[in-house]
Amino acid sequence: MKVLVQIMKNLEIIGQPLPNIPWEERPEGCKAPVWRYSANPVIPRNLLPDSNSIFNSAVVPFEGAFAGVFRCDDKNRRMTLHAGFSKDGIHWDINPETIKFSCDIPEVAEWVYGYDPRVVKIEDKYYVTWCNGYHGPTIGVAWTTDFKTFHQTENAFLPYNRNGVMFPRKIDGKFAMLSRPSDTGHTAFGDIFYSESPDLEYWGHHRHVMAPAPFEVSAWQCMKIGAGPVPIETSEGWLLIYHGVLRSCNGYVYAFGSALLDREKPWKVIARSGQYLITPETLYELVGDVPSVCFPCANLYDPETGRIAIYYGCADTVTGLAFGYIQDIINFTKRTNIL
Ligand code: BMA
Repeated sequence: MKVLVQIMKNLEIIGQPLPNIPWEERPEGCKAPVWRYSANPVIPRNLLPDSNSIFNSAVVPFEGAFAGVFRCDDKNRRMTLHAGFSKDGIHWDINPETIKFSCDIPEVAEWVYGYDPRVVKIEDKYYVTWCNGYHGPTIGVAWTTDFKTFHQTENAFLPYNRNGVMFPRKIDGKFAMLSRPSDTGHTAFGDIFYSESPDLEYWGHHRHVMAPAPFEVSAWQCMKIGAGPVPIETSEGWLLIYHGVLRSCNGYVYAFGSALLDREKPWKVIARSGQYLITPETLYELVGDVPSVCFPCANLYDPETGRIAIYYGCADTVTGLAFGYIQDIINFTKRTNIL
């Protein structure tokens, strides 16, 4: 059940209280709406005996603690998904065995690869979406109640698609998802779209949400964009953290910013940050298997205080954590709005 919390005179945040959210206060002198955890990265690349890298991963509150689905590329450099658990959201116990999805649809059950998972709780189930190999990348969907058994359903879309992110409640009585149609490779374009499904099998009602921004307006998001963590419902709209990509003379640079989407028609964008929240700056973001990547896939938040903890992949190698206050991020989104 969702609860609604009045946090400031003019802002309500919808969600369950999370007093045990991982947290560190804003460093002295920091004026930015989001700051990095001083002990980053929280998940090292070699946490598992066979892992080459652990990044772009999704966590949720679970039974008074935390659980998640982690992108672990192994030392064959295969992209695999693993379940993990944590008492504090910072120290993670990730299963060395990959998730074996249970699936009674033979065409869907055949595992090719999986990466960049998101996890969302809707009613009594946790839904996992990820970039699933099926004649190219598309959006795989599964659900679990215990993070031990995962039930895989039909892929949501035709290939090629990435960054499938579901909303935490049904909209107009249907499941709702953001996604980013793409190609087979390192897609050099990409807009965010919205789709709905009555049954998690048939998706339609496709709507355009956002395109990359013009280079002269907001260069960090001028080549492609994709939804990041599960959107957070507030009285100001859905707060969406999303990644944007700049094509520099040295390759792609992945940063992230924020947008507000209409609560009942989430394809309508209310505001969109012209500035980034986080761009690669630290050594662990600038150096790794893919340099200069900050790729957010999850957030935890406490509606009573407005605290948010954002999990993001760093340089396709390790996982970092950043903190902020939802009210500050909303103000930032409006203050730097490019619409
Ligand atoms: C994207 C995805 C992400 C990755 C990013 C940077 O296309 O593959 O998993 O973090 O590229 O390499």
